[in-house]
Amino acid sequence: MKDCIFCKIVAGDIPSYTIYEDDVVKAFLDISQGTPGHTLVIPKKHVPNIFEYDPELAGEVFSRIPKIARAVKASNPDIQGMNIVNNNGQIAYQSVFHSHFHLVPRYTDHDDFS
Ligand code: DGP
Repeated sequence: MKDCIFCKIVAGDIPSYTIYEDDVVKAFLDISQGTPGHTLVIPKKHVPNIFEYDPELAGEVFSRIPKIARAVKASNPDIQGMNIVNNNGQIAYQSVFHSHFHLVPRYTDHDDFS
């Protein structure tokens, strides 16, 4: 979609640090690292928020998240856990209106995400 930052990342028009990519999703480091390794998982198809998913796309996207979460966790032995967060709507703190899931690694010594 024109003027969508994440569609531009999918198209390669804006650079990103890719963690994982296939035909359905792209995972890349969040520009604002809540904790080291903070990753966003997005559907390549433009979907504004969770309310707009059809069941097939939801299944395709959600089923990939555990594998990506494992890859992020495996990237650093200090990762103790992970928050997975999905904001929907401005009132819920969504700022980019292309659906995305935050994978926020948690560390005993980086417990400063807010
Ligand atoms: P949210 O507030 O849930 O909509 O989160 C949007 C996230 O997107 C926010 O943590 C920062 C991230 N972000 C915004 N623009 C860019 C960008 O151009 N590149 C990357 N990698 N992340 C971005």
